[in-house]
Amino acid sequence: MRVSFLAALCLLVVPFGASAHDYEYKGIYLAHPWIVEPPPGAPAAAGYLMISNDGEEDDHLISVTADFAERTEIHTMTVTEDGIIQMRPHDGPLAIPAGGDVLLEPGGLHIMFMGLRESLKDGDNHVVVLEFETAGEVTLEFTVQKRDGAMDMDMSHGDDS
Ligand SMILES: [Cu+2]
Repeated sequence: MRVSFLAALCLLVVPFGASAHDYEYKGIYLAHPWIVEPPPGAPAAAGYLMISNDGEEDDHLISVTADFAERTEIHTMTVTEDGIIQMRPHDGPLAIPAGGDVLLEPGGLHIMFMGLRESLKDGDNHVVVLEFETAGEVTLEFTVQKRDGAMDMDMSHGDDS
């Protein structure tokens, strides 16, 4: 079953960021989905959000799809002792523990949108579908934003190394 709840459950727009927005669906909260504006012509872009599970059972993020990308993967990012950044697909479904939060943020877990079919510009909103094992499909909009400050999604991360 495909459930779209775009407008209906877009709960709030907070004053400190015009694009900050949250969704709630079947006990799953999805906070501030956003995509770092990629450089022109970039083949890929990274997306972030916070996923919270208010339910009593673990759920799992199974897949992410978006019309603007040929494919998407959930990536982990680690920095080796040599300072080399490694991104690799997350192994299996991403667990969202009952009562817990999973933060996808620059320098860590992220959604990798690959094979971009359109240019993603600061301020644009793009529809992305997240599929959860229990909660099912959730359709939401990711807002493209310029990256602030020193947090670099892929290339120069090293804040805590
Ligand atoms: Cu990646």
